[in-house]
Order: sequence, then C-alpha cells, then structure tokens
Amino acid sequence: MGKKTISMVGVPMDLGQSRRGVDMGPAAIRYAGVVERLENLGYEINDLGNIEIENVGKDAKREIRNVNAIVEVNRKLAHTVEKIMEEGSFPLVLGGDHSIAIGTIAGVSKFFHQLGVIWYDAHGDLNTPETSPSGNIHGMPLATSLGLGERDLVNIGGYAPKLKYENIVIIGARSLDEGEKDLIKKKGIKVYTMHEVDRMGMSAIIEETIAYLKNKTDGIHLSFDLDALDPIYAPGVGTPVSGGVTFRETHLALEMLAETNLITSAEFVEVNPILDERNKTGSLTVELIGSLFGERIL
Ligand code: 4U7
Ligand code: MN
Ligand code: MN
Ligand code: MN
Repeated sequence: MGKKTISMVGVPMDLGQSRRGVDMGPAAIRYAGVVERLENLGYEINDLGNIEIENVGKDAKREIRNVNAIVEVNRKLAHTVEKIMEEGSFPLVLGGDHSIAIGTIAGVSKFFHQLGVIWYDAHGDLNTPETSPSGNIHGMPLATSLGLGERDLVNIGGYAPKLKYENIVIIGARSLDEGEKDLIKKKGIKVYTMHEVDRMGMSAIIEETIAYLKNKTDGIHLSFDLDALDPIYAPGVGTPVSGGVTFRETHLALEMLAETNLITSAEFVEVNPILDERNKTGSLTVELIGSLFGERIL
C-alpha cells in the first residue's frame, strides 16, 4: 500500500439479496477491531461511518429486486468514494451485500483509464437481469461495471462501462450460472476457479494475476467477497458454497498483494453476523484486512 491514510466507509445494505443480516456486516467488522488493527500497522484511519440507507420499502419486481433503492445507495457510495480518492486517501469499503461494488467501482474508476479488478469470490457476479436465476442484484455487480444490464445501475456516476473485460481477474469461483459461463467464454475473462486453485496453488495464481494486470492497468481494485473462503472458515455469509479457498491460501494471497503495492482500493463484503458463529467471519475479515495492508508474521 502506497498511502498511509485509509478512509473507511460502511454500507449497511442487504437489499441486493434475499437473506437478512448482511446489513450488520460493517458493525461486525468494526466490532472485531478493524480500526485498531490498521492503526497498529501505522496507518491513519479516517472512519467516515456508514452510508445512510433510507427506509425504502422493498420493491418486488422479481427480475431485478429493489433496483431503485440500490441505485440510490450506490450513487451515494460512488460520490463518497470519489471524494476519498480526491483527497488522496485509500478507500476501504465495508459491506453490505456485494451490489455495493457497483458504487465503489463507479467512484474509483473515474481516476483510472485502465482500472484493474481482482474479484475474489465463490461466484462470478456476472449475471444480468436476463440471465439471473434469482433476480438478486448482488449476483450482478461485475456485469454491471462492465456495462451490462439495467441502465440505471450501469450508468451510475454518469458514465459506462467502468471496466474492460481484459482488466478483470476472478479468483475462487465454484458456482457459475449458465449465462455467466457463456459470457466468460465469449469475452475470454480471466478466471481462476477452485480447479485452478487446487492445481496451481494460490502463490502461482497471484503471481500470474499480477503479471496479467500490472502493465496494462493504472490502478487495481480488490473486491473481496467473504464467501470465496470455505464456509468452515467463513460461516457468516449469505450464499455459502462448499469446497472453497482456505484461510491460509487467502492469507497468502493478500500478503502477496500487499507486497506488490499495486492495490489502490478495496472492499470486503457479504459478512452476515446473523448467520455467523461468534463473529468468526467478522474477525476473519479483520485478520485478512491486516494482511492486505502489510501485516506480516515476522
Ligand atoms: B455474491 C447467484 F444464482 N449466482 O445470481 C445469483 F447462484 O455477491 C448467486 O457473490 C449470486 O454473494 C451470489 O443469484 C452473489 C445464484
Ligand atoms: Mn459470492
Ligand atoms: Mn459476490
Ligand atoms: Mn495475519
């Protein structure tokens, strides 16, 4: 990490999916001591608090559930992230469901012509309203940032697309829908599924990811969905999928990313304290954030 000031913002939103509780994610991560952890690493932390989620009343349109409220929240988030970037601080966003990546990326990508994204997730989040089996927007943020799907979401921040297909890398995937698989093949999106994690090991994957992104991007956003980890380590997530990345592999991945100094923004999403065991997933998130910001064993 190049910068010494981190600006943290929580987005207590659960409208992008169907299970309640992920709106308490930012509180769980703060409670587990994220500020102290980062301060101990020598950073100045500017905790901006949470984005206000108005009591919007869920709209029931099945193909794209709660779209109006989610557009509103992501507009606010994009604006906040943009201000953080203007101040030269590092944006660290705490979710909330993964639909908030739409706003984070909209805010960040204004500052980069070639924004890279590492999408660490059990899922591809590449659905559109047409391909989504659920209608849940947390399954659509990567597609949205690539310019696909509902216009109001795609155009947040007043421009689209935010990302190019060749500038994204997905790591940890093991649950992809048919439409997502088609898009990955058609566009040649770089994906390291769990098959590659098992065959190559995380170390080689991160080395390849950095080599793939380093020279063609001018900033890299890390979008970290806690469900990438196996539910043994991260039980407090809304859409757990077995056969996931281990704690040690993930710890290594983040330490290696820290060493490169290439990550320019990050978000940690989908922590659901209601489904968790004694804030295990919240504490894990803080541990992983520590690694991303340079904490080392020795
Ligand atoms: B998450 C799903 F169908 N693909 O679109 C969908 F399996 O942000 C799950 O990665 C999406 O947690 C999971 O609803 C979204 C489903
Ligand atoms: Mn996921
Ligand atoms: Mn996700
Ligand atoms: Mn650690």
